[in-house]
Amino acid sequence: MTPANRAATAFEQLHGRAPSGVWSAPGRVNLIGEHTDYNDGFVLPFALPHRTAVAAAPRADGVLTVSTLDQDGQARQAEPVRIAELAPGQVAGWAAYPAGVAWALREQGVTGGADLVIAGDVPAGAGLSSSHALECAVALALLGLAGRQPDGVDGRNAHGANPDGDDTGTARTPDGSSNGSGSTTRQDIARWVQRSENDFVGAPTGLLDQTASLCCVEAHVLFLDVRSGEIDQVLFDATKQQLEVLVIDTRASHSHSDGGYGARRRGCEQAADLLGVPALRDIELAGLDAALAQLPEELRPLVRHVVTENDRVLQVVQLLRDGRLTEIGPLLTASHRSLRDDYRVSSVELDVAVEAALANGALGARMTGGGFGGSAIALVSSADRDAVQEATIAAFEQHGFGTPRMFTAVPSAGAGRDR
Ligand code: GAF
Repeated sequence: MTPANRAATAFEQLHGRAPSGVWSAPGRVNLIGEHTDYNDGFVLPFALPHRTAVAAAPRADGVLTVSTLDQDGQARQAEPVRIAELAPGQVAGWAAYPAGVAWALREQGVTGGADLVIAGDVPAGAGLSSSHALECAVALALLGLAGRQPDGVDGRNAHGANPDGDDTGTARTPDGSSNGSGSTTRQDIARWVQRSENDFVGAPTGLLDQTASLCCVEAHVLFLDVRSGEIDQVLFDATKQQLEVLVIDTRASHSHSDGGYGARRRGCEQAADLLGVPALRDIELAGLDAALAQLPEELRPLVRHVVTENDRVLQVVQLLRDGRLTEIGPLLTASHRSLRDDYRVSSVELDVAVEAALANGALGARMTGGGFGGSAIALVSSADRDAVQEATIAAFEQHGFGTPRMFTAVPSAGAGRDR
């Protein structure tokens, strides 16, 4: 059963009525462009087929109830909350994510109570953005109950086609900012979800994950310029080249509410201040050495990572547009080394996964997402996939780590209404 069907069925069992609708949102893999989003830079994610679904119906009493199904189909219900009384710090644990979205949407005039039932298959704690899939699905559900469907492409209907029908590699979508007519765009929702995450949940994350979950389309990677909000959907047809993106979930879990992520972010902001620029995005590769010379020793590696990573994203986008997917591998690997050595957000498990993949024929490999655990990706030829998987399992065993979970990730549809 799909997450949407599971959520709908459980809703009927728990609430004795049918839901008014079901909405779902995917997790993501970031192909490249890590820790660049909060520096106003470039990212290149794609949506996973794994989704979180929310079955929802309105309540007249202003109360939000949230139930979630675990792997065995058992429902857990969070303490019901009154939406009008929600405040940061009031809800802890997993329930803070849906409550935070309700809190952020309250400022947008979405104040009605609701019953929500959640079911999903995005691996949790794997750095594949399960929390954003949950938040984006909740946002669409609460907005949907309020009669506010977002403008623009629904991930499931778009299939990445260029509006002109000429799918030569790039499809352009509008920047997604408010259009002045009071309608809601997917990028508006991404910003509201970011606010809930930053100010309610307390994780100082950027815009990568929400935008990926809401705006990705099948068969494409989403090239986002975070500063301008401009999005290009770039064709990513690995299968045609007998290639696969193998996700290696190390099962070493991670969290971005701990200090490491915030400390990197503050370091970048401090460096931008010292360099007199609004964000590290404004430092070009050609000016990197001059910029580094102006900075204290401890900030230099952070800046070097961000500036070189932005440049790698642009190079990968150009190669994909030119139909040279097979050549992006070294850029992925360079990204990993930069995250490991300069940004210092990798982990031993991620490094072992990357090196095992590379030693067994992967064209490139890197950690994906915020790091400190979570998942790596490896670009492998289909012929080498089994060997890479076996070698990775063997390397994990040798290091005494648990068995990693692996699957091939296919660029899939963004968030939308299921029924
Ligand atoms: C996490 C954050 F949520 C993103 O905003 C982004 O900064 C990413 O880490 C690193 O690229 O997923």
